[in-house]
Amino acid sequence: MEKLAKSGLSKEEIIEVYKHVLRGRRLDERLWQLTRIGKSSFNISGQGAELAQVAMAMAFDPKKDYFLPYYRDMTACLVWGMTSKDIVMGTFGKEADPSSHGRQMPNHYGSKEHNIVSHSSTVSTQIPLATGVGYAAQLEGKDYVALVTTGEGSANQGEVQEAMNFAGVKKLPVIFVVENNGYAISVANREQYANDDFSYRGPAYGFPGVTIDGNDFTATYLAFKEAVERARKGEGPTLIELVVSRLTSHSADDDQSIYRSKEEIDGLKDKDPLNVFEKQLIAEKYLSREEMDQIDADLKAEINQATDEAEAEPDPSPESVYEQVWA
Ligand SMILES: Cc1ncc(C[n+]2csc(CCOP(=O)(O)OP(=O)(O)O)c2C)c(N)n1
Ligand SMILES: [Mg+2]
Repeated sequence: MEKLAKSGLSKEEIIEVYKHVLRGRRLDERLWQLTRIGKSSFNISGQGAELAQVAMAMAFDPKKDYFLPYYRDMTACLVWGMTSKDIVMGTFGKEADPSSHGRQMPNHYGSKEHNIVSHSSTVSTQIPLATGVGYAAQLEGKDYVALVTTGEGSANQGEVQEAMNFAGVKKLPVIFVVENNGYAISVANREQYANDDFSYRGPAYGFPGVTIDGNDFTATYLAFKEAVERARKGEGPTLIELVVSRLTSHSADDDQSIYRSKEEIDGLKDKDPLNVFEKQLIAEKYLSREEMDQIDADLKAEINQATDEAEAEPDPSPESVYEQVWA
């Protein structure tokens, strides 16, 4: 684990990192609660990947770069500029939901204002779109970069290989990210692909591929900084495999105890990025336990307010059913 000071970020910025991580966790817990009390139809969460997502998103310039997320990327979308209220409006399917005006399922994040491109439920279809965004940047002679994420199971889809190959040939400014949480629903990654590291595929398409511990903030942040710099200079794509864990069942409709052993599930506490990062913050003297508790209390108040405000927003009108959809 590399020291936080090596990231080059100030103490204030590291404390912001913690706030982003904790906001991602507490907001996701709220979304689970909403499913359990019958106010939301679904949730699929990034618990276990929050620190990696913050480190990733902080390496970009959301004012000009494009983000093509997948369903677990709520925390990264918050760093990119979406608010807690935006997220909860998506869960409630409200008219003012920036992701889709209530047309998509929960967790299908998008924001035109923030260059976050809405995605399909068909996994990995965002990857060729990201290659297209990178191609547009090159054709326009602009220096924006496309960040695209997916899971290690979905990354075996055929179009992902086509998109990476084309981006490699054209040296496009695209950062391909595989959030490797070890499972595609119930299928463990040893049954998904035969190599040890997914990142081997980068060199196969002519660009660097790296595998990083997503719980190591500094290593993750610096890897993305380097990849973004390469992309902006016209040196082409990078594939980054983030080793993260999935602390929850696949989704609110799944029960992981059927296919993961009790020992494995109990052992997830040690891999929880929130625990890992809090220990590091205390050891490296950024925050005390009491200061963290205060941040937590403030975030819970923020999320309660965001939930109330989102719930009070109007639903889409039945007459508008054909608007905001593309056919
Ligand atoms: C093309 C397609 N096939 C199957 C599904 C159903 N499905 C949704 S998520 C998922 C597993 C994806 O696993 P992974 O890529 O590892 O991502 P994770 O959910 O673990 O983050 C599957 C099979 C789908 N949505 N789209
Ligand atoms: Mg997975």
